[in-house]
Amino acid sequence: MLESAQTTLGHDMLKLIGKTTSINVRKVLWTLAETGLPYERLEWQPEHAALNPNGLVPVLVDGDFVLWESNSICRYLCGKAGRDDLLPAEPQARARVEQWMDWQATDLNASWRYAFMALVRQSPAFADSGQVAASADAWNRNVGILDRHLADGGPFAVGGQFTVADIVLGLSLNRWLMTPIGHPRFAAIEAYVELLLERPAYREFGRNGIA
Ligand SMILES: N[C@@H](CCC(=O)N[C@@H](CS)C(=O)NCC(=O)O)C(=O)O
Repeated sequence: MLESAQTTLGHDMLKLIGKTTSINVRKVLWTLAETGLPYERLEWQPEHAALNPNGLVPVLVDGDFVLWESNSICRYLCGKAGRDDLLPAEPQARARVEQWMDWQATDLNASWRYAFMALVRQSPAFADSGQVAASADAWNRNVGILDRHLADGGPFAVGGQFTVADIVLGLSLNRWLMTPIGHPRFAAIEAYVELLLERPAYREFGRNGIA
């Protein structure tokens, strides 16, 4: 099944499967823009189901190599493009980038889900106001952790250089800012978003009006 889906996709250029409104696809689009790697984006089709057992996007197809999980795809693209500035080869610098990416995918993502599904998606399955408030509090606490980190060790997530960690955090902060919860005043977060907005790809794929 995998083989026939890949044959349909062809082998010449990187293929990114997923819609541009998906936060996890937009991480990859931003990373592709930073690396300059040529690619083609495809909308998900039933024939792609064999490519990801989770049935989710994004999925990257690079010839015979198929990869899912947005943060893994972003790291792969940095490596493929030889962009040590975005994903350092030196073990400690690399670990620090991966630390913030893992934090984004685990603690931060887990905290916003209920509030986002209730307040932005307006899903009836997320209608418990107590859980909305708890989710918003946990989300704000996590953004506060990042705010204190940036105040002490910024201006980027890993010090003075823009890395792929800033891509995944930038998308997450866009979602935080666009979700109607009470937002505490976090000066370092505000400065960070302004800094990211200097990058055309954040304006196009990150802070582009889509939560
Ligand atoms: N952990 C996965 C999550 C992927 C995910 O949740 N993708 C969503 C879009 S952001 C999805 O495919 N939803 C189903 C759909 O859009 O049809 C990743 O980071 O790639």
